[in-house]
Order: sequence, then structure tokens, then C-alpha cells
Amino acid sequence: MVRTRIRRTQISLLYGALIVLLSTLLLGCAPAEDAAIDRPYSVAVFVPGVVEGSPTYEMLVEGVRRAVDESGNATVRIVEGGFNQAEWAGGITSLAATGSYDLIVSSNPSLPEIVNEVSQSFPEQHFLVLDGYWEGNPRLRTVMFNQREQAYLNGYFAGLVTTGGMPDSNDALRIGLLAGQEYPMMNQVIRPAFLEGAQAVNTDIELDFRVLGNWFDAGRAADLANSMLDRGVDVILSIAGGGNQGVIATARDRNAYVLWFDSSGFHHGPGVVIGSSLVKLDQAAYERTLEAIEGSLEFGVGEVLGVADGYVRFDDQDPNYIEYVPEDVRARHADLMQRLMDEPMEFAIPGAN
Ligand code: RBF
Repeated sequence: MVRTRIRRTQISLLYGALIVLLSTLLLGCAPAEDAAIDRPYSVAVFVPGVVEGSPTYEMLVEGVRRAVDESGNATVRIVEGGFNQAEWAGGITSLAATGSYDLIVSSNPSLPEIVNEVSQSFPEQHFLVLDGYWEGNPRLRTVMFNQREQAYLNGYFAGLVTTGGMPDSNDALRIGLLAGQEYPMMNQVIRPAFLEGAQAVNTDIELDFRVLGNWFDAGRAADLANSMLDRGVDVILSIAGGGNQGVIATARDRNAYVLWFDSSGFHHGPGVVIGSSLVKLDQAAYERTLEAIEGSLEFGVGEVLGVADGYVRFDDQDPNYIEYVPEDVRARHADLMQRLMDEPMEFAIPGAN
């Protein structure tokens, strides 16, 4: 009897311990809030166009990937929105509608307005847009670069080239700019600042401005470049995505020069691409995405970064620059860079809300 009772007590104790153990285990993994904390931070990158051939988009993807890799607890999905701009709002809406992404990242000056609109239907969704500007949407953070300084750096260099700075400079004081399309940042900032920089070298310099009409047609870009060279242009700034390759091909055939915008472009045509302004969009994308993952990114604000902040540069370190560009030209351009460091250029953002 006594022995039986002891055994029963032991058995019920054992059962009790088991129940406690099981419930601890179950409770330990059950609550939804804990699961949410452990789930990786999820990022989607919406590329308004295609990545290949567009310097800013290549930097965007590189920077976000680096942040995600480094954080160790985040995932990223890259979505190419294609060249039909009428489809971009739908593409962003689809991503937001999944509710799967903690952050949607994109880049170009037309995106903040689209994102702000989509955001009205998905008020919890967070967005980061680079190369664009918006203030006052509590779920939208933007990072823009001082493109007046950036275009001025290219323009001053073009001015040095067209006034005789390079072996194949001609006598005409004419520089070229090819743009993928017209948009406020191009028409109101990049184009005038490019000419302003050139005219700081010689006030007689004229600008031949052409529009490709898309961001991919290298054949048509080559035709437009030929037409510019026929009119006495000897140096062309190409901001035309995949079209840039056509400009390089023409310039190579006809001993003219190309300037690159946004990322370092010398390797695309050594001796042909002879100048390259830089925006550190990759670095900004990396830093801001990492802050978002860590929960410290401030939303609702738009920041503007320029030469003095270290985010707008001119690549004077590339071996091709040193090899192909005469020393006196490099020295004069270095002086300009120093001037902009000491005295940033004022920058009126087109369409700032
Ligand atoms: N730049 C590119 O290199 N590739 C593109 O596909 C591209 N698409 C654009 C579409 C729109 C609607 C706008 C406003 C700009 C686009 N840009 C593109 C230009 C880019 O945002 C930026 O202005 C330039 O790269 C100069 O920094």
C-alpha cells in the first residue's frame, strides 16, 4: 500500500514536470510578438528601369545588398520595373500590397511623388528613395545629391577640354550634353550648371543639348553623338543609361571625348572617357538601409548631400585620368574642387514640396 502510494506520487510528480516542461517549450515559441522580433528584416528594391548600364541603379543595388549582407539578419529582393514609366506606380503598389517588406527602396527624381501617392493606401509601409527629394511624409525618407555642384564639376572640366586642354580638342568652343529624357532636374539644374561650369573657363562656350528619348537606345545615341561632332563639339557629357555606350563608340571612331556622370566611367573607354563626376549613391544607400534595419533611420525628412559632405566628387584617382589628362588641366580642376569644398554652391531643388 505504502509503496504503491509513493509510486503514484512519483508518477504524478513526473507528469506534472512533463506538463511544465511541455508548456514552457510551447509557450517559448508560440507568442507572435517574439516571432516578429526574430524574423529577418525584409527589404525590396524597386529599380525604375533596368539595373544594367545605369550608373545610379547599379550603385543603388550594390549599396542595399552590402547593408543587407552586413546586417546578417535581413533579406533583399530586387525588382526591375522596366522602362515603361506608366507602370511604376503599379509596381510599387504591388510590392506594398504584399505587406511583406519592412522597407521599399528606390531611386530617381520622379519616385518620391509616386511613392507618396502609393503611401496614402498603405500608410504603414516605409520607403527610402535616393536621387529624389520629399519632406513631410512620415513613412518616406529621401536622399538627394547637390547635382548643381556635380554638373558644374563636369562643365568646368568640359570647358578646359574644349578650350584646348586635350590633344584632340578642336578650335570650336562647343560642348555637348546627351540626356536620356527631359525632366526638371535635368532642365533646371544639370543642364544649366554644366554650361555654367564651362563658361567659368570661357564665357564664349556654347552647349549643344540633345535628348535621346529613352534610357537604352545606343544606336540612336551614336547618331546623335555624330551629329553633335559634325557641329564642332569635341567633348560630350552622356547621361543616357544604356545609350552611353553609343556615345563612346562614336567618340572613339572620331577622336572625341566623353564625360561620365554619377559613377567612375573610365573603364568603359580608356582614353575616350576622360572625366567622371561621382555621387556616392552606393554609400548613401548602404548607410541609410543599414540604419533602417537597425531601427535608427529617421523618416519624414529629405537630406541633400554635396561636395563638402563628401558625397559629390570628381574621380581624380583613376589611373586613366592621370595617364590621359595633362597635368595642368588636372591641377586647374583640383583648384575648382577645393573651391567647392570651401564654399558649397547653393542648390534649388526643382519641385521641392
Ligand atoms: N538614369 C539612368 O541612368 N537610367 C535610367 O533608366 C534613368 N531613368 C530615369 C527616369 C526618370 C523618370 C528620371 C526623372 C530620371 C531617370 N534617370 C535615369 C536619371 C537619373 O535619375 C539621374 O538624374 C541621372 O543619373 C543623373 O544623376
